[in-house]
Amino acid sequence: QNDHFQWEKYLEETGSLSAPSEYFRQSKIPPANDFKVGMKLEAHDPRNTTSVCIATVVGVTGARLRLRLDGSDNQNDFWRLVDSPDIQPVGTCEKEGDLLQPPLGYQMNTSSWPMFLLRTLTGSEMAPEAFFKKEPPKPPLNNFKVGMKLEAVDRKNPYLICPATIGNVKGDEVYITFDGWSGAFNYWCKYDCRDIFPVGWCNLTGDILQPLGSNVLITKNTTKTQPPPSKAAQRSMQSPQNSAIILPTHQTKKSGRPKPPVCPS
Ligand code: MLY
Repeated sequence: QNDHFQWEKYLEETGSLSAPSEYFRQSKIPPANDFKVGMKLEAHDPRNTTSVCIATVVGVTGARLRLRLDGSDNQNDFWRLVDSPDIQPVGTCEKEGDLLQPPLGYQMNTSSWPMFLLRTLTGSEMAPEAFFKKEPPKPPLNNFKVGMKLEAVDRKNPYLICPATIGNVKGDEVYITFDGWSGAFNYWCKYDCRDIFPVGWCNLTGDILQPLGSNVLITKNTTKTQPPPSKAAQRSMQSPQNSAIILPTHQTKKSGRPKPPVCPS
């Protein structure tokens, strides 16, 4: 189904383990995604998380939605899982006695907001309540270990889910590193963060798992006659800094410098 990247062979070649699915705050069976492009919902503004706005589904990818806040531009799209607590049916805010807010960067005069809201909702298709799934519970403990493989959102390019490795563990946090890429994309997050998924997630949801970056490790299986590497060599292959021999076939552009999010289309 997923012809972009095959875990099985890679796990074998690198002699690595995938992090067990119970370690993640994700449903063991990914939630169904019934949303359609054009549907409206309420979403917390990612740039101002206390405010709830109207958003439109502008894309559907695996168990995620690509969302755009009504009244904002097309340069600030964000992605949420269908079981994210950041999204809810239209009407939820009002039921709770709150007011829908204009998004940060609302392009018109604030005085036009009530009329804009009325217009944007009139005749629109609202996502049915049943499409919103309950957020799975937090696993009780951080069980991740350095070297475990997973799938993770590239936060600089949040539409991408990529093969990744736990590079470090500290208390409730894990350090996410991207296989075949320089450290420029690495990040720390809580072990129960919704941006990390077990190996096989994309294959189950139909999201596209990105290929490895091109700083590919030379592995034990390059020739048949080579003896298996020592335990220490295996550990170093899984090391966060990719300290094993690497083949830099190309350099990542502007590595180290923060980039604004890129629009894929
Ligand atoms: N072409 C972009 C995207 C890099 C994506 C890296 N991820 C997959 C870790 C760049 O080179 O900056």
